[in-house]
Amino acid sequence: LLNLKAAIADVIPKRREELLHIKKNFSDVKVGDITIGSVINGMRGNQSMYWESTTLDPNEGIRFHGKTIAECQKLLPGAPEDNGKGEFLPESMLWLLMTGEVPSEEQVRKLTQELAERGAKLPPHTEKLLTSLPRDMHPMTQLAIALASMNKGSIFAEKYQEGSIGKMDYWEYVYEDVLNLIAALPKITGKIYSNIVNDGEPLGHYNVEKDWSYNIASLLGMTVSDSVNMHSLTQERSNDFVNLVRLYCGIHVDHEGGNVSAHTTHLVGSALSDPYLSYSSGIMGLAGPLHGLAAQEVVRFLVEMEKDVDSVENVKQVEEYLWKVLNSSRVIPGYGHAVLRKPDPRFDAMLNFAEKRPKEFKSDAKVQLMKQLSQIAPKVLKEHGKTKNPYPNVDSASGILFYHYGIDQLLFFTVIFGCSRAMGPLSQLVWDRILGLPIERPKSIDLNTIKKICKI
Ligand code: NMX
Ligand code: MLT
Repeated sequence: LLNLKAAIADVIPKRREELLHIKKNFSDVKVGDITIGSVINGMRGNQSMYWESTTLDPNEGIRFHGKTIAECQKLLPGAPEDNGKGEFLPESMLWLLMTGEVPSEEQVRKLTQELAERGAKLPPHTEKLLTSLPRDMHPMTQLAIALASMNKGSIFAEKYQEGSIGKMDYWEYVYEDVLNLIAALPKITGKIYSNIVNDGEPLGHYNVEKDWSYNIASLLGMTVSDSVNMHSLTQERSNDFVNLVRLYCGIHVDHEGGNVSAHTTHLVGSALSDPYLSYSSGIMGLAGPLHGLAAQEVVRFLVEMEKDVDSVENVKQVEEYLWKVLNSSRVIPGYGHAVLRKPDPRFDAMLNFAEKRPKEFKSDAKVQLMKQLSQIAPKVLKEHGKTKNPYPNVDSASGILFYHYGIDQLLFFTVIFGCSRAMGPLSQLVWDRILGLPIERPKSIDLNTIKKICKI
């Protein structure tokens, strides 16, 4: 089956049957105990969400339908022009997330083409709205606004209003919205970036023959053939940048269901808000500094720190800098995690991208500082004694690699995170509707109830 929707339809009967069987026969089986600690501490460790495609192991990191990042790098198809030497395409990951199967080259080529065609034209009102926004409005706010505005064209919302579709068919229309939303992200991202750096004028062309990440890169002004190319890139550097986008967007897609952006998308979607409204809400969560905005905060942090230390090698100065931050009750961005207890394998994958290109990155002091920090900060955080995970998380390495190539708008980086994150939570949204999951509505308890339970 070459078409993604048909491939999903193919696996639906079995999955629906499995879940129905579990619901009928095992609904009373206990998953675990909920403690008062969990109730008042962000529901940590509380296994109470169903999530299809990704699970997070505290020590080994993320798995995509059971596959590690390294396995995905081995198995998932890349772009044809890279002849197996580049990064896998986020479209390949999207196929895996949606179907549970590793796609063939041919399936991925079709999906790439479908997304490129669907994304060729932004709705005119969204384009106009983005043009009208203040140039200094935060890029994540611009992204959330653009996505929410696309609800005007939601096929699911329209069909639901008409009352013409049954519950078991909702997914088909949600799927259409989801693909249209993901397809629109390169143009939205390019427009937001050009709002900041080029007074809204395009920095590149959208190329319908190319893949989703290539078009993000082009519209950021970063490809030789399709961009205004304000960074005077060579073909080799331009190819590397496109592969950086592919890698970044391929591995940031999802981090199981409980992270703020995924959980929010799922929660809002459970009220049958359409995918545009649901993911716009997810983006607003991603825009928080303890979540995706850390991608921006890390770059700001590295840029500032580099001004303050004499050299990257000066460990003592770096340590002092970190203590200054901690002693002023701020967090070290890019470190710590609510679930992970080891260095994030996504951090390793990003760092590895730089390590494989020593000629490019060895002389970049900020990139070297990022690497050096991953050795020094865990020691300082352990001594500080508060954080349960003193190691680098996903945001530690990513933004500074984009910065290296000339994407130097300090507030922008989380928008690229937002492009990637669409794929996981929105695949889940399709499955939420396939499986007919209900509105999400946990029970809260007040202080008196807590006291009663604790017999205080
Ligand atoms: N720097 C300083 N203190 C920290 C850090 C850090 N990087 N990480 C955790 N702590 C503190 C935390 O603030 C808390 O302090 P207090 O008891 O005074 O409230 C204490 O350590 C215990 O927190 P944890 O249980 O280890 O972490 P939690 O699960 O609450 O939060 C994060 C997880 C990721 C929000 C937290 O580690 C953090 O704020 N990190 C820095 C921001 C960041 O990098 N976020 C990006 C996460 C990845 N993403 O993209 O979403
Ligand atoms: C993510 O990718 O969503 C972050 O690592 C945060 C999380 O998993 O909670």
